[in-house]
Amino acid sequence: MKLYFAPMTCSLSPHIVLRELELPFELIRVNNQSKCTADGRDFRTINPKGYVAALELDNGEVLTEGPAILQFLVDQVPGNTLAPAQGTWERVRLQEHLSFISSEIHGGSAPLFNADLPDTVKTMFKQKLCKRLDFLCHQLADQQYLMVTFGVADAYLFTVLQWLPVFNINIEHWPTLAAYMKGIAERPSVRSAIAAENATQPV
Ligand SMILES: N[C@@H](CCC(=O)N[C@@H](CS)C(=O)NCC(=O)O)C(=O)O
Repeated sequence: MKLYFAPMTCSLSPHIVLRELELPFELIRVNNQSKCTADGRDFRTINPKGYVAALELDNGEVLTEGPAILQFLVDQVPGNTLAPAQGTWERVRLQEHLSFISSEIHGGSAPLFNADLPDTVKTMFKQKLCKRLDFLCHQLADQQYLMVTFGVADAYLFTVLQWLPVFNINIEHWPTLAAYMKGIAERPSVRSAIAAENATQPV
């Protein structure tokens, strides 16, 4: 498998999960501005949507969209603890978490990266995002992870919450979330994924 990624983006979550599952994979860096890949191709010929993450399977199929990639990966390794089994109620709960992270946190953060957006508009997006952080803080108040054990939803949430400093949102206002992030940052899979991404050459 090949994971097309860009550092500090949402592609970190499937990268963490590939390492958690100890699946063999190749990392291919993408320049999100020029759309060039590290091996000299136009990324849009691989993913016409033009954004990471994209997972290329050994049979040539390309899968996009974080929640789909994460669930595909966990289903490659039967019996792992990163996601409940397909067809169970707990799996539906996982999908609820992934949808929330995707639309409310990931999607809710995207406009804040837009340098052209006026500060007044950014403030509105920030206020909405902070409400979602309040909710997450409440949800994680008496549990270490979103589900029973560390899983794909945590890899995704960790990835998108890493962007908060870029928006000048101080996670210390939500001590539960700050502790959650600190714990996940110490996982070997997370440390090695971030180190591997940082070790790649800019495209
Ligand atoms: N719906 C997609 C969104 C992916 C996405 O937002 N990717 C960003 C990085 S976090 C990106 O590559 N943006 C570059 C672009 O849109 O041109 C998913 O969930 O995977």
